[in-house]
Amino acid sequence: MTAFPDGFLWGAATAPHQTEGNNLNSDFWANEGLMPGMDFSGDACDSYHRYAEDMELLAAAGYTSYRFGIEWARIEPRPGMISRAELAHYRRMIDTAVSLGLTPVVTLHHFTNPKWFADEGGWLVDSAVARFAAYVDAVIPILSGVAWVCTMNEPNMLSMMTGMARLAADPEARARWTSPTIDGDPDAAQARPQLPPPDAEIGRRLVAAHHAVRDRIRERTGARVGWTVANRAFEILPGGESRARDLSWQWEDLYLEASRGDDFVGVQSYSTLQVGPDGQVAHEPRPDDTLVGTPFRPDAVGIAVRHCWQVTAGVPILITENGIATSDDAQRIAYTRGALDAVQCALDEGVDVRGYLHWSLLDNFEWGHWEPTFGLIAVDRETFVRRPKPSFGWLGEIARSNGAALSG
Ligand code: IFM
Repeated sequence: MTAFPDGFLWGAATAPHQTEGNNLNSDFWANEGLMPGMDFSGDACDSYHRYAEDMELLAAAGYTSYRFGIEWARIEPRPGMISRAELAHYRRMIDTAVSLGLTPVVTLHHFTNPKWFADEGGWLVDSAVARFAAYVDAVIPILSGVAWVCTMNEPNMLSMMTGMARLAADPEARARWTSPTIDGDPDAAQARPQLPPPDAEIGRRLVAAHHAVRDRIRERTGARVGWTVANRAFEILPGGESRARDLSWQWEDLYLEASRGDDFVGVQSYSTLQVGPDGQVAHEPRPDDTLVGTPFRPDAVGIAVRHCWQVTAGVPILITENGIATSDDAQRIAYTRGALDAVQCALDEGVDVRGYLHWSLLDNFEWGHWEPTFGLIAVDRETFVRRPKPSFGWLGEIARSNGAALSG
């Protein structure tokens, strides 16, 4: 087995809306509670105030990197009104990470938009690209010294969610809403319409937004710039080749092809999806399924990494999310061990993987739900006290040994 390369990043990831709390000016905040069964983010994990504690935990446990995001709705609460105080807040986050020896990986957009932007038509209108570019221009000055910048998180999921927002105008569709990130909620599965695939028209606008900001971030900060893609890790059953090609393009290759010319692509992988001659094959429930109803497949990240490597024609890969929704931390460790084995195999084959960031550092707000817990650290919802799980220390030791402890 190849050792993990020197400088390989070992970290964990979060997103602003899911952890900070009180993201008052965002579109997601405005919609919380509107649909049946949808919870509020409220104070979330209060990471807006407790980010230093989160980072100190990471650094002390042996991790070398932290992926977090900047919230557009805080930076630009009204069109064109830039909050200097919020820019300073995020610069303090970057400085705190660096002072603790953590390489910051900074995401500029993670699903949520300012409410005013959504009211203006959001990603459904052409002005979106210029609006996003203006926000990014405001943020660039605080990014100096940041080595890794993700322009957008999972544009493929964002284009699906934006498409779903069209449905929100329809009261009947709204009544059957479930979180788009929860694939297999068994109670919801029957009532729920089939999730629409990402909308390619919206996807092309997101590609334009990514390309509009990529070069200027690079030139003005020196950062490596890329975006992150949700990978479905398709498994092709006999006869499913042609359906798999179509689905793969619709779900991810449109976005991966747009990564050619980027400095890296963020791979985000959780489970697999089978495709047969008639399309996606429904997963038969199993006892070891995750809390979001997906199969337990630690090897998914290996499939995802190889697919991205091939479609991007060799763009370096940073695993910006990989993890499991489970309440059984031993299962989390088993999953992560299997995932890291798969990453090591890909490295062996020559795939250029630069780091592994686990999703998530904290049990956080899973887009309308609190129950599917992905965290290495539990958070008390009343007191915000952080309680590291055994998996947190386990992965920290692997980080400290640059992967050598995996074979121990
Ligand atoms: O919580 C999400 C994250 O915001 C984007 N990627 C998938 C995660 C788990 O569903």
